[in-house]
Amino acid sequence: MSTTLNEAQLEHAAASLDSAQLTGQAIEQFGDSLDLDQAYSIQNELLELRRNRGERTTGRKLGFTSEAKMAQMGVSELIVGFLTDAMEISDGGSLSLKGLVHPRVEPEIAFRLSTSIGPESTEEQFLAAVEAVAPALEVIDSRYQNFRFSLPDVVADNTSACRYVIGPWQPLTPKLANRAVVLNFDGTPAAEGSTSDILGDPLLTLPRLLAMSAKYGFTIPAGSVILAGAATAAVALTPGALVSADVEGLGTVSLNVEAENND
Ligand code: OOG
Ligand code: MG
Repeated sequence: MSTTLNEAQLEHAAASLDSAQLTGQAIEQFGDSLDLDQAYSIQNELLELRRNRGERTTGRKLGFTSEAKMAQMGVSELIVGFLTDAMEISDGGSLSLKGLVHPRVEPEIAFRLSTSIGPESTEEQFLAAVEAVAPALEVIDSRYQNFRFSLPDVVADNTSACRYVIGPWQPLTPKLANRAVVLNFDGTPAAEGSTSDILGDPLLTLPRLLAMSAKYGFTIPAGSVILAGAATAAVALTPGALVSADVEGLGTVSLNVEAENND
């Protein structure tokens, strides 16, 4: 059983994760001292710290919605984190590796909401609120040493959220399953999967997110982006790489990793 952390300890945990995120200095895992509810409280506290610095919430992200990801990280429960405007990179934009710990990239599907969704919404309302879909890239960067964590650890660390890139938005097509997903580094496939690897169909992530919103009491405002989780395992970023993800029928999204310089 975990020992319960008091309010001051939860705030201290959030402050260490926040500073690890700002400095790129990894911290030690919390391990058994955290339970899942406390981990989500720490995540909320992290969001507060970022809001106090002027960041704006732009959406939510799901994690561990594919076997490939669960197997890679040894974690098997769906998790949710937040996205802010400071994490967003425009399609074809560039990413500096400075200040990051050990970033990896993964190919995802993004949804955009036309109306607000919350604990009292129905699944039908949620589906009807999805106005657009896009291929996406997520850059994850665990603030823990060696990119290792327990389920509460990774939840507290805002599910390793670091940056995200959204490709061309298009109206939601009813058939999103069974589309090939390829993650390329300099035009060469580095990971391959299918949209069906995301819970069988990326749209099936929505009822799961709705359940999380009810459990943890958050709403997802109109205009929000939702990342449905990676279709493949994540791949370590390398300086100078041109990274892209192709999703069959949805198009391509890309990101330029800046070359290292010594200044
Ligand atoms: C946690 C984040 C998982 C996904 O798409 O499954 C995630 C991690 O792997 O560090 O974002
Ligand atoms: Mg992800």
